[in-house]
Amino acid sequence: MTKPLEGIKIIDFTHVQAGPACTQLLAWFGADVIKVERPGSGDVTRNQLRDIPDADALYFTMLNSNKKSLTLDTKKPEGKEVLERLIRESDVLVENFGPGALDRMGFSWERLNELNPKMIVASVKGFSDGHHYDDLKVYENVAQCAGGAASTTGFWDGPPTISAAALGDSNTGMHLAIGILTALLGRDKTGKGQKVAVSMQDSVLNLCRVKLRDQQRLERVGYLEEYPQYPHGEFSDVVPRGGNAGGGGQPGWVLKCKGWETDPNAYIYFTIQGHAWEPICKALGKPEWIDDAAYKTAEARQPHIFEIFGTIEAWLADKTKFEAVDILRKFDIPCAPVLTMKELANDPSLRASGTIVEVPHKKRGSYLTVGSPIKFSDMKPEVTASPLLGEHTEEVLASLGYSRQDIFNLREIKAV
Ligand code: CAO
Repeated sequence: MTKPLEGIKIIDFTHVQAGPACTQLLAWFGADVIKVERPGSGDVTRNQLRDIPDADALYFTMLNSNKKSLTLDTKKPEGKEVLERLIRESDVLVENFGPGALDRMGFSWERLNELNPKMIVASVKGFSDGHHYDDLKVYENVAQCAGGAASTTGFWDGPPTISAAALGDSNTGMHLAIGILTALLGRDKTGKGQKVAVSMQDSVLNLCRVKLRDQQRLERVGYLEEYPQYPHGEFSDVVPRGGNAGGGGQPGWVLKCKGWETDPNAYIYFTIQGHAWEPICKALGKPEWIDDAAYKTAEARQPHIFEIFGTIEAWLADKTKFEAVDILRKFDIPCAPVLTMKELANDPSLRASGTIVEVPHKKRGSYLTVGSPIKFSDMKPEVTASPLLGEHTEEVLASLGYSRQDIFNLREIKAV
């Protein structure tokens, strides 16, 4: 099956998570992704949190599938020469080094554009160019704090909280992938490459836009009616942390199910969607609430929403999270069990859809990873193993026109 990005050559000068998540996505869709790594060590995640001695860590394998690995010391003249050849025939270069690292290496945007005016140069940085923090190095949790996620996540009586979801890293990588694809389409029209830059702060903020909505509402009216602080608590002049409240117009909460005393994940998320009030009352065996003025509208319910959640929890007390959802789904109530990683890893639906895949690996045996969350009618992205360090060095050098003797002579820069 021909994949849409076949024929697109990408220099993957990325490391850790934000950049690799972007290039992995493009590799799944057919791009020829060549990961350029420092000889001897490679991407730092190869060694981070190893679970098998001498085998690449899952942190690396789960973010670098479907790629080739070329080891090259790009600070040495011979390495730069190889990289220049690669640049001349590539469509995209993706990087997420610390601020200024690529310039210091001698590959500024101007130089790259001179070497290959058709190439797209895509970068992830912690903050956007010109920002007063644009010299900072940034990791996931730093970005969550800088982008507004931390100040608005957690409970009102606790500290700012980091989400387990990679809002700073993989999310930024997904934004960058959209930017690259857009620039590729633009190049079809203009014949020119361009620079595509995404900051982690901006990408987090983009996902927190409803909180910026709330800041403006708060400034106008002084309260936020869907937050647990309303109507009994107090609001300051900044958006508070709302615990597990729903972020839209639908109140919801994480509710205890049978077994919560011993199982920390025996919970469901329950949403009281306005038009589902009648079915909810029927499901709970509370038909008298349907027309009761104290319950009938969302506005009437809000002052005693936790009493309503308490009633729902009493109803849930003899039902597992799965039994509860099986009942509630018949009433068209938006809800889900709180699923653990173990449950997700073994979920037959996720295996069948290719969202969780098992990938054979030369050194590890096999590992589980998350496959493409994007599904296509004409293509099923196949996930192949991440490369060993330098696995494709000779192949890539040969494809660049280096002879066997040249490749032998270059062993210094590709030594693994
Ligand atoms: N050959 C020779 N040198 C190489 C090389 C190669 N193949 N690949 C990388 N290097 C060098 C770079 O030139 C740079 O050297 P200098 O600092 O001397 O110029 C160095 O290795 C990499 O520097 P770095 O700043 O990128 O690495 P770090 O470990 O100090 O910082 C990180 C890591 C992630 C904080 C930083 O890269 C960063 O802020 N990136 C941008 C934001 C980002 O993507 N963060 C998400 C990371 S995922 O949580």
